[in-house]
Amino acid sequence: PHMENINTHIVTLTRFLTEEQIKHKEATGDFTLLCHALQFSFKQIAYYIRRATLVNLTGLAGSSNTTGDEQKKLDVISNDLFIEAMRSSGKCALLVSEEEEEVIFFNSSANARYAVACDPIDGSSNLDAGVSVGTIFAIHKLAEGSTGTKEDILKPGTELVASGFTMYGASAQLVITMKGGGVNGFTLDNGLGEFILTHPDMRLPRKRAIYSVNEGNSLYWEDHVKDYFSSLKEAPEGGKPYSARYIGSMVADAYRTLLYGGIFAYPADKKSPKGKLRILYECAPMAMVFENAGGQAVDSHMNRMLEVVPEHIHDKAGIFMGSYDEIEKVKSFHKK
Ligand code: AHM
Ligand code: MG
Repeated sequence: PHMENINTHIVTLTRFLTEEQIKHKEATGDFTLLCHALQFSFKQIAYYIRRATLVNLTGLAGSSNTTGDEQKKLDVISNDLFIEAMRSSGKCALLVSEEEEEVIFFNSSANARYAVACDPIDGSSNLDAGVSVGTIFAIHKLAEGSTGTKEDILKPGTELVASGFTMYGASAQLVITMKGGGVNGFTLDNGLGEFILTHPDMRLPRKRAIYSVNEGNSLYWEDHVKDYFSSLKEAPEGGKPYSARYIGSMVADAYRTLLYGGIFAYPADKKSPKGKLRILYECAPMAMVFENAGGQAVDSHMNRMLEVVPEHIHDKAGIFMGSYDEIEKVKSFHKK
């Protein structure tokens, strides 16, 4: 490129976090340091996913996680990388991971004031096919005076201080939102090794005729869920039915929905009355991102997803999230 066309006003994630910190006069810098540790784990995971086939990391690791799913080698590696990043940050008191049955307490971090929940690799059934997967994270602050207990993480999404995800696709995309703030998207520049602000203040379109759901489960759906999705396949006067898009990696389906609008759902059904996706590290952080981008997220009872309080760390919920108007439509079918 011509030298005069090179952008010299790049906003890196580092710069963005520093500027955010300055805006909050009471900030100690701990949150910023925690985010630096997070982004480093995303860079590492992105790096290993990209090299997976070359260095023989695809396939099963020969162990299974809490729910008996077979774990992939990359699931195990990413989990280890994430845990190590949180431990070494010194700012994380406890961690809940999809791959760990129990809460991990980092006792060595005396000044740690945060509790983190994560799904190190979401959508891992897609890994070996080279389809996009992602890491989801949710950050809570410890209660005043607490040195870190399970109660510090068993909180509704309304209490989250920040959440987001990184999608490992054609490039790694990091989306982050903070309490009371907007949603910002960063793209990893592999040459610079930095996340660059490429999608400032992301806003979900009010509506878009795209739906994303595993329709193979429709046999088990409640009638109002069936009726809602059937209605999308009818052509309105002079219009077209909705398009179906389902990747099977929530992070990738959610990222597309965030950009284009529409709906992503994983409803509770007669076979899985509590749904499939986990509240702490799948539903709540995504719901925060969607709400802060102008969309909505509800559970299968049409309760605001962010107000759902988990009893156990791996509790699940049905979820419908997407464009504001589309979720209103889902609610209207529930009432019928
Ligand atoms: P995982 O965390 O074990 O990868 O499972 C979560 C994934 C989501 O990314 C995705 O939305 C869903 O499971 C797909 O499930 P299904 O194959 O039942 O459609
Ligand atoms: Mg998952």
